[in-house]
Amino acid sequence: MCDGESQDMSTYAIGDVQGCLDPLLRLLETIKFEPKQDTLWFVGDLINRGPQSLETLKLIKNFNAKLVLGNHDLHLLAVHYGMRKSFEDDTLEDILAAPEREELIDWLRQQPLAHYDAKLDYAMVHAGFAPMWDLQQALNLAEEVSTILKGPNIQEYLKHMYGNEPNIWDDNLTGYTRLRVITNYLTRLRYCDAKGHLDLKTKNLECPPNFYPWFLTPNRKTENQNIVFGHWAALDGNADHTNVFALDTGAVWGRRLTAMCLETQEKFSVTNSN
Ligand SMILES: [Mn+2]
Repeated sequence: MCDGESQDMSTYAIGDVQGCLDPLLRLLETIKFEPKQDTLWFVGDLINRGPQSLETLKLIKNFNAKLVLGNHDLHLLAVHYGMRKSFEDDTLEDILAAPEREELIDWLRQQPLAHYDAKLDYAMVHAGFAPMWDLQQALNLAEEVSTILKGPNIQEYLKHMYGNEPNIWDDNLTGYTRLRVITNYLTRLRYCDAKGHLDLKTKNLECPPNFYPWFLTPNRKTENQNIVFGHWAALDGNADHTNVFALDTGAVWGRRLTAMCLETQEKFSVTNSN
């Protein structure tokens, strides 16, 4: 509960967990999470690089949480379907060796790339929204990608998913190219220019000339929308925008795991000393 006296249900959006099970369990204690009345949202990158990907994924699945897929979650799908090799610093072996592997993958690929709750008026995405998309368009485009991830052509899409081109959205794009650009905005975006061109290389806070952190892009069509997102650990929870909330506080890098109560905008963090 956000408010110790209230019996109302609370909704907590939680930053990138990346297999850091211990801080997640301590964070749930800190917020006095009540599974029967509180709801958890996860901004994606549930797994990888941290020590306990399998147990983290199983726990989140059992919570019936709302979540959006991040680039690491998509990477797991690509590795599972044989469309990508594991990287040296991946920590996905426990999932890939688990008896529940198929069940977890089938559940994961049913999860959306964007989520909106009309009652709370909050949207959630792993990385961000393209500046030329309004919320409804963003949700529709996320659904286009979900449809293929849920369906029989998932493997074919995962084969075509990776790449930085084209580097800007265009309504006329079709096929896997279209889905790749949508996926790149929703799961990899940090900086874009005023027209919406992507810079998918810069991760730090040194903004490339004529680019903006996506949430500060001029005339962004979602500028009046409450948004929670993850992915950008260098922001350390500071988006510097009144209704956009950065929740990746670098738990997997030995910093903090953060939750925000959507009803009160109160933030809670635990340190990760792994
Ligand atoms: Mn990410």
